[in-house]
Amino acid sequence: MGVMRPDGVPGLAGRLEAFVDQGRHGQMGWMAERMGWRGDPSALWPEARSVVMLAELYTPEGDPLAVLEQRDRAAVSVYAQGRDYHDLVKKRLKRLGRWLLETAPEPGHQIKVFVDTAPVMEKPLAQAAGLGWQGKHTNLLSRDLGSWFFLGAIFTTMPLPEDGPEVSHCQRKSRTG
Ligand code: B12
Repeated sequence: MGVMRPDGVPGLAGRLEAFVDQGRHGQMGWMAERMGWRGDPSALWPEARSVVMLAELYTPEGDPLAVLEQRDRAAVSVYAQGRDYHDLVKKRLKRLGRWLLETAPEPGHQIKVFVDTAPVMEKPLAQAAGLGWQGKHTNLLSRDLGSWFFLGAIFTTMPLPEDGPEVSHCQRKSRTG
């Protein structure tokens, strides 16, 4: 996990706007809606002071490409082989959030947990929280975790110390690095 400030991704709204203006969202019409919130997490819940980003690994134990040799078998994407990640990650987020509230030095704080359930751009937020950088496949990539992990967010009114952003380690300079 890592912590960032809700306004901790400079230029996020502009990058999203350029992406949508160029029609790169294709048939995902919903991406063009609620752009104000998607591009600015601090507008989504103005009382939030910190965002805790969580990475939940789904790295397979075996070789996921082995099934491709079996031409008579269908292959299911690794991310879909386990339990629905929305449920799994949300449960973990809630548990971590409860612990945060219980251990907070002062009472009265609040949390909201999101995993694909709100107009939140989880990848750039996780990069700002230091969990990894957006690789050329556009997903978050980490030297420690690889790239096979899900992301989730806990927005909270608690002012938590920030972890600082991760930089791109891809060879050629990327748009986000
Ligand atoms: C929409 C969506 C999809 C769409 C579109 C994918 C996409 N690239 O956005 C589809 C259905 C295709 C998809 C597929 C997958 N998804 Co998805 N998806 C999302 C969702 C809901 C929103 C992502 C989003 O905002 N995209 C909008 C655009 C603007 O974001 P972007 O790609 O980062 O665009 C920027 C870059 O393209 C950048 N850019 C342009 N050129 C270049 C070049 C380089 C080198 C770089 C670095 C950047 C860059 O500029 C754009 C503007 O900033 C998120 C959850 C969330 N709420 O964030 C999950 C999420 C991104 N998905 C996830 C996963 C696991 C997958 C799959 C691996 C699942 C699978 N096996 O099929 C694939 C991966 C496909 C891929 N390589 O992107 C995870 C990724 C976890 C991680 N480690 O990063 C997320 C975070 C869900 C989660 N909660 O865990 N997904």
